[in-house]
Amino acid sequence: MSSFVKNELNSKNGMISTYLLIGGVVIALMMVFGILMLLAQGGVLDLSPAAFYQFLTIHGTGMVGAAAFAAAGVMWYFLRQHVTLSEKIFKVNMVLFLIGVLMVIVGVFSFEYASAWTFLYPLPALSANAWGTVGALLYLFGMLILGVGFLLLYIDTGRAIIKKFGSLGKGLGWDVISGKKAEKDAPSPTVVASTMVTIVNVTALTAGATVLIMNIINVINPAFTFDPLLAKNLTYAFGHIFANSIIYMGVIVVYELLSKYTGRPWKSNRIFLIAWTMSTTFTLLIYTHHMLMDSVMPKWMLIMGQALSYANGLPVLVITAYGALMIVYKSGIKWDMASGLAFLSMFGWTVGVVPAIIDATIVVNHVMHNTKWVPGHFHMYMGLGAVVMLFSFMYYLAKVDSNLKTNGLDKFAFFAYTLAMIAVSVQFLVSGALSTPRRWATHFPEWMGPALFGGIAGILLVIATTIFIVHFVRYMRERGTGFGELEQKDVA
Ligand code: HEM
Ligand SMILES: [Cu+2]
Repeated sequence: MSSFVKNELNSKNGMISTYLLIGGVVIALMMVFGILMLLAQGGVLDLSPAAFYQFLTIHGTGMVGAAAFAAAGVMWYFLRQHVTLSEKIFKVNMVLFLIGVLMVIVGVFSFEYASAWTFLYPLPALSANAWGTVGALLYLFGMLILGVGFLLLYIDTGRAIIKKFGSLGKGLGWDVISGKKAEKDAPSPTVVASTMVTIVNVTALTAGATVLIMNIINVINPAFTFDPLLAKNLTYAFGHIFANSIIYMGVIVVYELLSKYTGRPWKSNRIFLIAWTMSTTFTLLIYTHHMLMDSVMPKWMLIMGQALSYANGLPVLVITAYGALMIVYKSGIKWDMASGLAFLSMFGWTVGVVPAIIDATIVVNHVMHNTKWVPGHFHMYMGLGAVVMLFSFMYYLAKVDSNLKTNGLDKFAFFAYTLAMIAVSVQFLVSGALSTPRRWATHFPEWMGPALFGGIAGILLVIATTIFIVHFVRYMRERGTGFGELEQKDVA
């Protein structure tokens, strides 16, 4: 790589690494609240129910927000190698994120706001005095500000993709699917994934802003009410899609890294493009699986929600997991922290989707939905999939942008993280199988065992995560001393 390109890359890596550092640190802190919740449910920590629900709120909001924030940094890093993105907007999003997070934290901890991160109407206004107007407003405005930051970021990525490729459809490679353009000229996987995320998240964030504003008005003036079913639809259109988008941003790491490490390009072919278009559509539609208990919903929407939930991530997951295996197979790939974590994330994503597919079945859903089976599924695919993609990127950036070396401690952290995250997820699934309800501050003695086990495993997880972050902080202090790309000796 020419020194010009390299210097240009380095100057922007400062902001990108700040995104990753903020995301990583918040994730580690939120893990601590997760552990405290499990220890309370496990009967060894005396936590008032009010405090439990505050922890639940900050943990859910913080995890989704921080992982999405860091994942946006990853997407931005790779996407800007294809299109021209606005650095100013990247910075504005960071500032708005920090302001929003601060407001959310103050709302939750100083004003006892505890609606869970789903802030389902009319809960923000009607809390039976568990919290007041100020707490609700801080939380809702904080979320709105943070959401506006993300919205600006995706409007910018959309603008840049349209400018370079002509339309978002072309960013998804529709002209290749239709045969107007040759497969060899298809947009790269990074562009395809970024286009998908741009489409679904602009939709999600618009729905989210709408319902946040309606909630805000309702909190200020309770005489203003609106249809709770509409509110629930908008809320889950936001929450489901936005939380889902994290893995579609993170997976860019898998495409980029595995092809760099194996020296085999990961090209978009027609099947790849069709899979991404299918997952784009499904992701937009299937939030309706959160409405399966709402018998007043139009039946066709619930049937669609069920049918498509089976299929939701599957096209992309299958094409990516298969692609990952093929690209690695007999490639002589050299495993290090970054490539190892990228591969682990595919494992976590694949395994984590299985319980979700089981839960997406209406008959099972009626029994399982409000049990800890659900957090079991998403802790697996988020904790062992999406978040691992972020750590993979952190090790990759440290490797190419500094001459920092990894050591035995990092390797220990890799195995500790894997084991502990599996333990935390399986603990939830076991609780679900025991019919333990989710979101209950207090557990019967029969339910306590798995929670206690998870709480202890969680401590190992925080230690491992801290080791990842320490490595990244050491990189940030030596930033710019690397080659800018993998060196020849690292490529198979
Ligand atoms: C040490 C690791 C972790 C522990 C111990 C932990 C623990 C918990 C606990 C106890 C709950 C509440 C379960 C219940 O409903 O009773 C929960 C909910 C949740 N966790 Fe985690 N968690 C961890 C990591 C993560 C990660 C990595 C993510 C995502 C990136 C995440 C996202 C969430 C979300 C979205 C909820 C749902 C909140 C709600 O129901 O409103 N957690 N977690
Ligand atoms: Cu969902």
